Amino acid sequence: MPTALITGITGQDGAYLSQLLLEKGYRVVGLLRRSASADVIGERLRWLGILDQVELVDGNLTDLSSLIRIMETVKPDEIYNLAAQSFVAASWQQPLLTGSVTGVGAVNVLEAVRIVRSDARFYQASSSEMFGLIQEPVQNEKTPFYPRSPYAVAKLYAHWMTVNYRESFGMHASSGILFNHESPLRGIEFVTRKVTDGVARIKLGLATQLPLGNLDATRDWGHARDYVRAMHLMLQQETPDDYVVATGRTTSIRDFCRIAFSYVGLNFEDHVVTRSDLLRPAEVQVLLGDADKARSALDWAPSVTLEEMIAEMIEADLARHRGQSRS
Ligand code: NDP
Ligand code: GDR
Repeated sequence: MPTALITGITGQDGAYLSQLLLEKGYRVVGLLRRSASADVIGERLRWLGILDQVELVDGNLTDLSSLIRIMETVKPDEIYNLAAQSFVAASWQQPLLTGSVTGVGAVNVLEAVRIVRSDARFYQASSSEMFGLIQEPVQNEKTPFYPRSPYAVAKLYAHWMTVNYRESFGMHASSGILFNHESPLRGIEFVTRKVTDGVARIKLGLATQLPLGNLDATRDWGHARDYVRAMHLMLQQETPDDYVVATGRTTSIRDFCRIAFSYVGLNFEDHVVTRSDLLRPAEVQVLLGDADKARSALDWAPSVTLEEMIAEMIEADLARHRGQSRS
């Protein structure tokens, strides 16, 4: 039975990846950072009904010694580095923390792997945010990067260090340049979940307005369940490499709102208000990915449409607000 170590197991992708790897017969071990709010830890894993099937070990991405100890005791065959300060907007408020977790933290994991488990396979959660101020209308693995936030700069450092460890030490280190992916387990601060949660609350009479920032930005949104399949496929390849994972369709926040509100028979213009304090100091205006390489080399393709995903997210938020939450 292969062993996978997942950093960021309590996040959206960590939960879905755990589910996928358990289905495939892996022993799944997750890095857990200590928190005083222990009662809410593992909520997403509980929602998927797999909390008792994964092993959780204490550690932190900023603490190299904890990572080395975990590599020694867990002896993972595959390491998925998903942990990060992942909220772009917060990265201007906490640039140093973002740098040390999202950037240097990834190198701590690479170092622990290099020192203790150099034959293990490593996955780095890179991001389409690295394209930032886009240099080409459609972005693929060859598109130059232009990061636009402390988060994206930190991710770019981690990305190039992954490439460097592969080239310097021959490690099986791959980087997935994933475009936005969402689900009912998406954090409430991200725009898609903020909208679907808002739609549910407005539909149930719990709110009347939904404040948002820039409605004109467009994103290439896929479903997290589809995207964790791509992560696993990357580590099954003989040769490590970097892959863009995207749907090839981009949609504005405004149109996302239109689709989401109309799903419950509402008009978004009656409820969405824009607030200048929700605008970012520098914006990534458009992202649109070309995942041809992942399609041909990994035989990967997305299976969920944007409309299907929005429906799933709204149904989950309606159920949560009606008190039918699974967690
Ligand atoms: P989440 O924000 O949902 O999860 C982040 C995870 O990182 C959580 O488990 C969090 O733990 C953990 N974490 C944060 N800081 C530390 C730390 N210092 N030590 C250990 N663990 C820590 O992110 P997603 O699941 O959405 O994304 C997974 C990864 O993929 C991230 O690296 C993200 O930047 C990247 N990414 C995401 C995309 C997306 O659209 N979702 C697209 C491209 C890349 P806790 O629960 O304790 O907070
Ligand atoms: P993003 O996701 O920054 O792309 O990063 P987010 O959902 O936060 O923003 C997407 C776009 O929506 C606009 N927006 C708002 N965003 C939020 N959060 N809240 C609002 O009220 C709001 N109004 C408009 C934003 O300005 C932006 O243009 C996500 C994260 O998961 C990263 O970790 C990951 O790397 C990238 O996706 C790919």
